[in-house]
Amino acid sequence: MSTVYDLLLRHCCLLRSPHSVETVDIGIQAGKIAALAPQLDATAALELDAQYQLVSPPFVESHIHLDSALTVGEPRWNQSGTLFEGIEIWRERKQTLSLEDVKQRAISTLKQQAAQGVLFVRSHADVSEANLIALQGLLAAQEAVKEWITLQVVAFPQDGIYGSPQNAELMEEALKLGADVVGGIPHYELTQEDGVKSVHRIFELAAKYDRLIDIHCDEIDDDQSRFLEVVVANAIRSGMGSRVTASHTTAFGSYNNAYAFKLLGFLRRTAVNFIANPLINITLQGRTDTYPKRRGVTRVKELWQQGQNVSLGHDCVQDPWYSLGTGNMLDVASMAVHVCQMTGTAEIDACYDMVTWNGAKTLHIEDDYGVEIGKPANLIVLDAHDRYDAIRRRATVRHVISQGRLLVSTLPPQVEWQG
Ligand code: 17E
Ligand code: FE2
Repeated sequence: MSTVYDLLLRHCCLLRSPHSVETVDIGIQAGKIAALAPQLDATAALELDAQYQLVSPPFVESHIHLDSALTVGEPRWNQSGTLFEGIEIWRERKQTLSLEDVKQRAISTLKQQAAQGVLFVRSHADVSEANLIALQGLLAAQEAVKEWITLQVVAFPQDGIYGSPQNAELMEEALKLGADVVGGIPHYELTQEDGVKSVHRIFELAAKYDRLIDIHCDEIDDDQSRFLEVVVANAIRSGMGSRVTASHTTAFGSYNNAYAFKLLGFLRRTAVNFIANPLINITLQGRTDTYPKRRGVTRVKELWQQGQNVSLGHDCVQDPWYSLGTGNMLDVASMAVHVCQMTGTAEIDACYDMVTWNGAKTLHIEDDYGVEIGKPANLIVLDAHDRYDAIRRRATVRHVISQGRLLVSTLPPQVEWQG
């Protein structure tokens, strides 16, 4: 008697871990992976042929701002291209937010992401905004999409925890309302002292409310912006290590080597996660340089080489900081390959891992992540042979299976020679 599954995926070239690829059939039952073996003796309500193409756990978007997504041009376009003009434009736009506005833009962005294989997302929500509408809009979106995509929300004080008198209180209120992660922006606090104080406060809040930490840290070309060392010191002393993430850290690309090597040494003592956002920082940074112009991206290769957990984020989709983007994580991985000079074969594969497993580690969802028997059936089928092929061609994601259900399919473009 052959087994009957809800969904059966034949002829998969399965990326079972960053280190193993196996040719298997996958049986899915009641939302879980029920069987993984070559040539399963089984039938199913729905059977798909993966044609020996790459089957992978879904992409993980570890850093995006869904509250501002799809607002490009409102009320105006960013002419200087800087982070700071972006913050000013957003400050104007956020005066007119409504819960429905935030929720709907977030859901449409999440749909674009899911159609391209993203099923786990961490989004920042600006909580330096009087009524916490951005946060409440994202929490409403989180609830609305939970059957098909997992959304984590970071309480992110865009204008600084100490930038205006009410912000510190709004930050704590956001955690009471249910934000999953404590955020921060020390390099944009009014003074260096405020920046340091903000990092200490973030760790206190994370301990008090039992939350993860993800700080926008040193997102500036200033080689004197050194809040990462404060984050690392707090991570070492508190033992919070892997619960802590430093996002952007673009100044790390500008530090002199004497300082950078010392810092890399301190980092070996803690499992702090890093998130680079190469699409956005290659355009936002270097704006005050003439030539040579800095790349403005953190030291991805060196962090990866010494075993630090590094993931990649898209950061923006059509917002005051970046007018482009569709939420495609292969665009992000491809940009990282270029900007971070990750062009060796193992390095290209590593960039794929940075938008999958490494992101899962940062989000602390590893236990349920990966295509393994007993785990929730979340996976994607790519129109690609392997990780390198997927990044090089920015391959179409043919099928997205979420919680055991076929969520969305896309046909790759067909080339037709006419003569
Ligand atoms: N806010 C910020 O401080 N940095 C960014 N890269 C974006 C928003 C997108
Ligand atoms: Fe960001």
